[in-house]
Amino acid sequence: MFMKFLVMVASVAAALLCAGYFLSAGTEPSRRRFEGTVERVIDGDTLVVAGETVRLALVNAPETYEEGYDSAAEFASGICPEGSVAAVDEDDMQAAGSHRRLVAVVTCGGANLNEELLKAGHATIVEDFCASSEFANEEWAISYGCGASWPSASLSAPTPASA
Ligand SMILES: [Ca+2]
Repeated sequence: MFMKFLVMVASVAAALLCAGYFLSAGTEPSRRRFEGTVERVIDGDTLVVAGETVRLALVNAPETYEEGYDSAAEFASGICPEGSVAAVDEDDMQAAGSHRRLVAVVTCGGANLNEELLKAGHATIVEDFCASSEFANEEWAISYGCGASWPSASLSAPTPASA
């Protein structure tokens, strides 16, 4: 539990540093919503859309070295095949990203990839992020573990001031 807390504190610090870096570099900090071509599916919860590495919000699929990686990546490729068009909705409450990846919900052909991964059992919800996600109050997030008790957009998540 304490380790979890430390990790959380470290991530928040990293996120703030990241946000500061982008703001001071004068880079456009927000790409709230865009559509683009799926260039590569890295694993079940990470893909490259229009040159942006996108980490799916609230869900966690097995990493490349973990069991279940193949099937999760394959499943994600089925929903969002390389070359297809994906709609990316950045998580406004995690606009600082995660390890240089944009955190978002990705929709392909009308299917919410985040939700479909959970539904198919290829990913689990990351409850620690329920308190800091724009999507925590969406039905799929609630039904897979975020619960109905999170107040929307009211918590002190580290978002750039320009939001
Ligand atoms: Ca958004």
